[in-house]
Amino acid sequence: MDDLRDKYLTAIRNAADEGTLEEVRLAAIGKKGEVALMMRELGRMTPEERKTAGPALNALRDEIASALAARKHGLEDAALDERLASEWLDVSLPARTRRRGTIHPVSQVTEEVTAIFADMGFGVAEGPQIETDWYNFDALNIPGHHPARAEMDTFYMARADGDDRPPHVLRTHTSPVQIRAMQDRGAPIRVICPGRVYRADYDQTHTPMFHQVEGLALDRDISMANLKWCLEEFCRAFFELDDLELRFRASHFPFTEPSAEVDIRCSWEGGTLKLGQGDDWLEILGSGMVHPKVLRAGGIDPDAWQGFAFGMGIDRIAMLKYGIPDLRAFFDSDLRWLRHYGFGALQVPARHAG
Ligand code: 2NM
Repeated sequence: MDDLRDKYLTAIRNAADEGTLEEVRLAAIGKKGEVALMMRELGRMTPEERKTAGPALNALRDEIASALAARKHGLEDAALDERLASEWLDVSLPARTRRRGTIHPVSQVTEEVTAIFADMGFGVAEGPQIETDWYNFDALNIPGHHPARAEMDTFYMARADGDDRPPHVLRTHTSPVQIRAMQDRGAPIRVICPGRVYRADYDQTHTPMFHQVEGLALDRDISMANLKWCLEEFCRAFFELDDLELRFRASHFPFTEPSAEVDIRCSWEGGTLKLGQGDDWLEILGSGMVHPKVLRAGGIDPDAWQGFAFGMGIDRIAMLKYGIPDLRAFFDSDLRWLRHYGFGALQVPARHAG
């Protein structure tokens, strides 16, 4: 019995893993193990022999069982220590600064434009991107038969079968927001409306969703002269140029009368665009005096109030200011493009109006 004890206690001490330990357990105190076999021999012993051999075998089985349990705990602790040593994580490490996100040029330019017009007393208004055709067209003096409706490449929303009401549209410009602003706030008013607009057009220079900012200033005696000063002031501040010449070219929009398109003097020397001087002109804005019918649609008396309005493409002026070549890349969500053309959270343009 002493030999048996030594043999199994040594085997238990030497077992390197839980699998080996289980083999030892079966061989020693399993149903067909050596201790069980010896217990079977108790039946052939004399009662005297049995009195000492029985308790001795029970004690041996208990001793082996507790040695097995102790070794099992030891192996489990060692396995846990090994995992703790190899699977550590330093939660005090700093954030991965290299992978921080950037501000999209459209967001950056929207902020710049907003700040410049804020300095001139303009507030900001926003409105729905899904509009009724009344706000998007009729209120802006674009009636149902008007060619401008067809030219706008409008996205129409589907109506349920049997619903005869005119369909909603994705707004083709932010002008409907200005109608809503007139209705909500009345005159006098100075407001700009930046936001997403939609037209079914896709090529090198057009995407079906793009960004516009439109402005509106109404008062008792606002004229084209105020419009000209305001837009020159804006362009100087936005493009960060003191020498900047604008050209107001007679044009036509249904919502303004008179209307003018606005060009900036520029040059294309060596294939690169330079604003401010040169023999070329670059169109950047549409503008005019708000049409009396549009004022009336906004609930404003055209005999008491008048004013100017203008509109420009945010994506387009972002490309011009920051030398971004491809409009379509604006909306690809390409991380390398965003890192290259994006802005840091604290990057503020060198100069604003003032
Ligand atoms: C432009 C050009 C000219 C314009 C007009 C209005 C409104 F609603 F007040 F009548 N908002 N924006 C306007 C005028 C927009 O974009 C090229």
